[in-house]
Amino acid sequence: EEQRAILLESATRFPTPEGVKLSYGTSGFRADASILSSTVFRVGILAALRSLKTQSVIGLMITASHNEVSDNGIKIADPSGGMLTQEWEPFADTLANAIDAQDLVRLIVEFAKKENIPFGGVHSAQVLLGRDTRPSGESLMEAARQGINSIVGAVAIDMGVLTTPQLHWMVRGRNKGMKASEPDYYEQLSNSFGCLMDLIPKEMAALAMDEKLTVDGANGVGGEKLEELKKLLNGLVIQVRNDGKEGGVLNEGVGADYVQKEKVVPCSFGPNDVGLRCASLDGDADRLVYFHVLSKSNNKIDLVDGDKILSLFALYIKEQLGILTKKEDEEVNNDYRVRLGVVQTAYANGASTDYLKHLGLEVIFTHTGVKYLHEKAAEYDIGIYFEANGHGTILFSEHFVCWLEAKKNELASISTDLEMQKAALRLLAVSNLINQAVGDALSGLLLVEAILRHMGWSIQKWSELYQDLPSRQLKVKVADRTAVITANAETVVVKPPGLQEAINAETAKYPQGRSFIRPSGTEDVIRVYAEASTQESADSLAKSVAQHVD
Ligand code: 16G
Ligand code: ZN
Repeated sequence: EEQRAILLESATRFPTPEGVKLSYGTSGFRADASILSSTVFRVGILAALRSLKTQSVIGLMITASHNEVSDNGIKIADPSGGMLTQEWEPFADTLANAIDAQDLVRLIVEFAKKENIPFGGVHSAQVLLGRDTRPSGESLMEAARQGINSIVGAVAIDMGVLTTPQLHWMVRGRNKGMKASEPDYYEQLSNSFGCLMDLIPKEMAALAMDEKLTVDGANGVGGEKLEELKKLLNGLVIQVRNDGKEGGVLNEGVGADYVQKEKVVPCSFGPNDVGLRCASLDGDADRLVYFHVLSKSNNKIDLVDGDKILSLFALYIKEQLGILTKKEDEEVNNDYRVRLGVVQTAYANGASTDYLKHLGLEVIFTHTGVKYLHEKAAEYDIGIYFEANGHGTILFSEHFVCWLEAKKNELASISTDLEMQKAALRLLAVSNLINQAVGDALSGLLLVEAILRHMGWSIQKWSELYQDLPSRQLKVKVADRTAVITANAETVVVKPPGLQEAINAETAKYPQGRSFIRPSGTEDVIRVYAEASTQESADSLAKSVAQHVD
């Protein structure tokens, strides 16, 4: 009863704006920041309930990633550090759209009963809060805090401005009983990066490599955090541009989303940067792409996207696994077959998929959206996933990490094979470096840098791993995007009838043609993707497929 009264009192302070209907999409709730406080307040309540239910630390991140600065959003990190369980998403929708305070309280009580959530302060709940650099973040943080505090026994812990992956990392770490403060994050990343650098083969270490990396911080949180991190790094010189301190606007003409979609240089990069190795982060630093400027005469770039980062990682991991599990070493027991899986979406460039399959890797496709890729990758000993847009990571199963530890010790005591020992140490260092909770531009960047050094490669050389097939993306506004239903990881349309046949007929006209359509998870549109041997064909294929959608 006391709980009910507190909820009712605080909920009346956060009325919902008229005529707004929000849904917890692939990346939580997102909208213009001015209409979000009631939603954020309610998600605060939900996070506290989630913490009570799981008896674990839960995370709340206030960000709208690569969206414009006037937008904001909120998403929940589950105890594992991953996304909120899909089972709770419908309830998030229900809560966000409750019409008034009474309705809200009724729904909460109902849900708590159904989910057996222990109310009444017997148990405690903990919610970690983080936000990106958006100006609206501070007041939304307060709304979230009030939501959390309206659940008896729940505590909000404000971690301030963070990247999305830092917050997820902290939630995962705390629930594992590890040290998981922001300094701990920098320490773990820089230490494991240092390990990888120390393990670089002598002949490569001797090569004169360009130590300098120039990073576009999207005028967001990533730039300032990278400034912190770089103080702890040896052997890598990082220059951050678009750090948000020189008056640039978040995500405006800058950032990974812009660079990947427009394939041009971001602001404050230009003709003088020809040949530099450059990277771009998105607004909350969970996406990473690389690029280099092609010529002094225009602003075109050679984009090294998520698919190529994935390919670089896959190549390196496969190489290290190969060394570690080679058959000749009789003394070492190799009874364990390591399962390595690579996860992509339909947006992955066809050339990357060919390349990965050519390496002999198992490539799996899932729906677009991090939670789907992550879930799939977690089925492997080592699961590498990336979206073409630059979001991805490498997951190591707990079982495999234990095996690696044991292997390392076994090798140190009996084997004279130094190479095998090094391979084990490298894989362990990668598992510590790369964020196990969610895709993380900062940890991804350090791994890319270490691998390039290991291979002795320039960004040009890396980019030449394979040649991207020309592609085109279009979107078609439709009355009802739910009318399109797809199957096979969004590669085949099953509804409306006849549409897939029409797409097949168009695609067949082009050499190396491939095309698919899918309803967007974040906008009211149908997205069209086409790929073919020339840019003209890709454009024309996308256009004719789009006409069938209309
Ligand atoms: C969200 C997803 C991203 C996906 C994109 C597709 C997360 C954290 N983010 O931003 O992975 O690529 O949606 O958008 O899951 P779309 O459905 O509008 O094409
Ligand atoms: Zn993002």
